[in-house]
Amino acid sequence: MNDIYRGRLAKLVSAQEELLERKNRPLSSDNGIFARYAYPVLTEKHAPLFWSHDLDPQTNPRLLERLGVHCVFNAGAMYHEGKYILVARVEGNDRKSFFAIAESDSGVDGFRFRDYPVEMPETEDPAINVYDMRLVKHEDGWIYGLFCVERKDPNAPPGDTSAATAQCGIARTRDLETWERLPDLKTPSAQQRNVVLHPEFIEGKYAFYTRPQDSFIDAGSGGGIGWGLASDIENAVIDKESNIDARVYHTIKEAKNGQGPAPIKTKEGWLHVAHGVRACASGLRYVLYVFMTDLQDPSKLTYAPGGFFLAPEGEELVGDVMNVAFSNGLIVNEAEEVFIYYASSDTRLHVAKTDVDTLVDYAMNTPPDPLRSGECVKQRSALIARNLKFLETADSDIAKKVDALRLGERG
Ligand code: M1P
Repeated sequence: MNDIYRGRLAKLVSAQEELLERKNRPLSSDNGIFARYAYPVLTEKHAPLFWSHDLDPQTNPRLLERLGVHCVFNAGAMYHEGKYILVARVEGNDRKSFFAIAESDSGVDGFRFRDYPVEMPETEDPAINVYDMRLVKHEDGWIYGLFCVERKDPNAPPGDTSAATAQCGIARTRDLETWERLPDLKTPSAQQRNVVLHPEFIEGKYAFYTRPQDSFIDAGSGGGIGWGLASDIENAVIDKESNIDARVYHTIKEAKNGQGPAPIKTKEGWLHVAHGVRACASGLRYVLYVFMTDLQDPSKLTYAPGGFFLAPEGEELVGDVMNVAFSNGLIVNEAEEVFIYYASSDTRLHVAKTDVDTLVDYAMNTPPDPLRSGECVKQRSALIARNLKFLETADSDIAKKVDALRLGERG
């Protein structure tokens, strides 16, 4: 073992030790709805050194990186046997994504990857790339992982090396170790991404949130969060797809949207975290939003708070694909605390913490998007009028302080 090798190994080990041992801390919440945490829960630096380096000094005397891990993001999540489990999208320097499981006791720090990534069985038509697993404990007893399977478009004109197709891959497991691969979901739409299995049977069938799209990137005539039922999961076919939550002009989901993790069951209905996409001068902007659907009929929209719930900010804005907040995993623990795992800019994974009651309050009591500036002003003015009336009569010190902040005659 030479000095270069020894020095590099010592440096790599101590940097990773520091990272893995680092305690996370909640940041103060400006909006009262959720608290971000100071540090990402998973990054490419969390990948074990033995994933990326040949550690044998005989074959790698300079301890060069051989198989770089480029980023770790969009993770499915589940609370399983007392552990917070993430099935992360790990992307190598070669651009290929794969799934790897990381576990933590707290849900906010201490995530460590299992030794090996998931060896996902293939179908007869192997995918080129797989990503964005949604983990669901279904009432049939299985844990399902639904994910995007990307293949080169067989109909791409000669010379077009980027045209691709997206479909929904399905796998299931009982122990998060051994996976059984099922045939890809079939739907009436040309392509699918962001497909999520509903955790309960509906009308005795498996229910899916879908995201129909005409082509690989553009939703085209498709889009919106779709809904469909399939009688068999071992050969899942949706004959009829309906739309639960359409994309809408001049909103945060103008270009496309997609279901995030499987919804949370609450007394007031199913609570959904989704992503909305709009185009702007710097490209596509991805934000998270929330909506609720009916407890008996999860395809019926009941509450749709306007605007975004969480948008990328600070370092989250920068990465491989800028301006992206994306979530495909959340965990509700026994104390009804909610851990929303969201990735920023297709690069790293963060957590934001809230609780079920707060999310339901947010979903049910945040007014909907009025869709026009004029109506937005009326909506805000109505809130202001109510508040000013309240301040006139309120006699608390805090209310008086709010009142003192108003523009008024200053001495
Ligand atoms: O790059 C942003 C996201 O783009 C896709 O999401 P959607 O299909 O909604 O556009 C996915 O590739 C996702 O993984 C990625 O984070």
